[in-house]
Amino acid sequence: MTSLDGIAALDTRGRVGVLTINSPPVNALGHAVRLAVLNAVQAFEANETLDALVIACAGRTFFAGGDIREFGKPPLSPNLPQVVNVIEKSAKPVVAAIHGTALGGGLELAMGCHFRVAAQSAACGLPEVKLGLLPGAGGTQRLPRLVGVSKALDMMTSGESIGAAEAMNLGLFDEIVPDHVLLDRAVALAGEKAKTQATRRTRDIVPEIPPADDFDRYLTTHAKKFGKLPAPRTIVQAVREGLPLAFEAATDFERTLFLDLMNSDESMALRHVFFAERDVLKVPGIGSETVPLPVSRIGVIGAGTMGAGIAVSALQAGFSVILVEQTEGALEKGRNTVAKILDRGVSSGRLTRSAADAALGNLQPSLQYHDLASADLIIEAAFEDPDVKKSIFSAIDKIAKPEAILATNTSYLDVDVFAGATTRSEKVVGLHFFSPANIMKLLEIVRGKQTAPEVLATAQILAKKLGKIPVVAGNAYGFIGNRMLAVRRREADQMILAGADPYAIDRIAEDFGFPMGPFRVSDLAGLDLGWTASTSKSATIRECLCELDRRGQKTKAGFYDYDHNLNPAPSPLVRKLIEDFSAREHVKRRTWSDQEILEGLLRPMIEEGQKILDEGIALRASDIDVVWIHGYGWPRWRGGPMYYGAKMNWLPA
Ligand code: T1G
Repeated sequence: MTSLDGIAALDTRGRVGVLTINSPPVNALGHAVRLAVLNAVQAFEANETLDALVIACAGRTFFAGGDIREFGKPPLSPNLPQVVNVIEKSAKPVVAAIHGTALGGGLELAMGCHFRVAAQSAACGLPEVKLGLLPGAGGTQRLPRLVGVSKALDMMTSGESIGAAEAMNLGLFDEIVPDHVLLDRAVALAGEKAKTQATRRTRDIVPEIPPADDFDRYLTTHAKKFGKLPAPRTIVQAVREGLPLAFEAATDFERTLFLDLMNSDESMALRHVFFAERDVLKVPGIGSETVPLPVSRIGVIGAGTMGAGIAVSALQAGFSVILVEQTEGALEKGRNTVAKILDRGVSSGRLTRSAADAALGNLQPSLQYHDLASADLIIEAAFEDPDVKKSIFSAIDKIAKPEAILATNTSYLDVDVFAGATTRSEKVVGLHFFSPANIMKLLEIVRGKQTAPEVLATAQILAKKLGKIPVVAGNAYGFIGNRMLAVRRREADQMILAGADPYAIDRIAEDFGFPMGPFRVSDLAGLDLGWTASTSKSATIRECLCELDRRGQKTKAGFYDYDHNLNPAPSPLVRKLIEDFSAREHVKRRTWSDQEILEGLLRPMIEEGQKILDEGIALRASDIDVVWIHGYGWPRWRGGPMYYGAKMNWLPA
């Protein structure tokens, strides 16, 4: 094995060269890797003892794309298109040996090779669109040549990966083999091709170009899905306008579009989020030396909406779940909720019937805390009442095995109070799930004063197994997300008293990119959370609405009127109620511009985020971004509240 530069090693098997790139963690095609590949390929070209080349990667995966950390910085030569073109123009056959995930520039490099052999477990895709980009190393011109325009457009505008078998059926891969024989087979194929000096340049394939109105139809059909993001439409443009051109002109055109997108606000924000979602796992005091605790049996106390959702999330991830309720009726209702959610998964195609049945088979309904004695982790998901929760912790502390972790699913409450009710404070942690718990990806892990590092590490691993994104939060009221949500709601309520129209506020929030504005969210959640008729005194707009039995979607009336399909409509009665309330409270009303409303909605919550950061409740600003993107629908392509606040100069420098 001849190591060329610590990254590339060029081995020979007979008259076949084997280039192995080793650049952990994912062989990203940063400058050093691109240079190493180029030098090695040029060395292969000049080596008359070699008739063919295999390009492979060491470690967990074939090239996983360009190095996202380099984006936006001054480009360093050679760029990736140049490297791919040198490979493709080789006079001798070049075979890609693909394992792991050949993504983005990695797949583009593979498409510049003449043949592609993949491990059966491999996957591939062009996820650039998820970064607000397009495949900028020939992908928009080579993929349509290999798999056809329609499939290529779907792959590039969705950014979704496909498995090796599908790639094989599409003609993207030439062979798929058992993982352990990948290199051998790639070398053998290279040797076979060398005999006939067969190179097969993707660029030479004459693409089938659909009629113009097919592209128009594609854009119309996908308009909603593409939303406001420029990248998907630019991908369609690259294919539509590039394919008829000579290949070099087409890839030059592609590069221009790629660089434009690279400098777009959307892409810069999406690249920020990419790393933010990975940085959340970096928690001081938790390192490779922290040994997480084993979890296979999970107890869930409370089979209401949250408890059932948590149970489904755990069951779908393969855990066995003991679901405990106080009464037979509540338990049966909770079990039925679990079964219904799993059935919905099957009917939506997200779950197979057998997987749903297996999950349900791992559910053990119970009326006895004693059944929790075997649980490795017990999640209390009872009513949001501190006394109720405290008594549960005191009771289960006596039953749970010594090493069991006790977690509370609370939205706001003090985790240390519950820890204090046990003899194991170091094993008590908050696990704040977001409803619906089996769908929402965010999990706030609330660190109590005594919570041990291995408990936090266990919670992080649990989150990943549940397919969630864990963000560690300090133990303060509302933790990270809900504390900021309370501020946004307070501001929205004040704005409507001061003359802003609630329906305009929602429109502006939804135009910004939120799936729902604050008043539609309130109607969905229910205006009567924490409200009781006996104590209600018309002290707030919300109390007035509840007193009129306008408690939100559930009563087909809240801030909005709802038809039988729950379509919302502004309510003249609500507008009048707000005006009368303002008059009663002597609040001066005025007109509000859209910009004033947007700033009024976002700036106070972002300033609250800064306080959360200053108080150490959040470890980093980007953690707050992740919380709001995955817990509250902040549009990814705007980077998150703290990213946005920094861009708007609303935060201290
Ligand atoms: N660039 C830089 N760093 C990357 C990276 C990349 N492309 N991919 C991963 N990392 C880092 C990541 O930040 C983390 O670092 C570590 O690797 C492990 O990642 C012209 C230019 C490959 C499926 O979009 O989808 O090609 O936190 O935790 O869960 O068209 O990483 O440890 O310090 O995600 O096993 C296109 C992005 C780029 C693929 C592995 N490629 N990566 O998942 O590990 S644009 C992508 C992934 C492009 C060309 C353009 C995943 C993964 P740290 P991880 P994982």
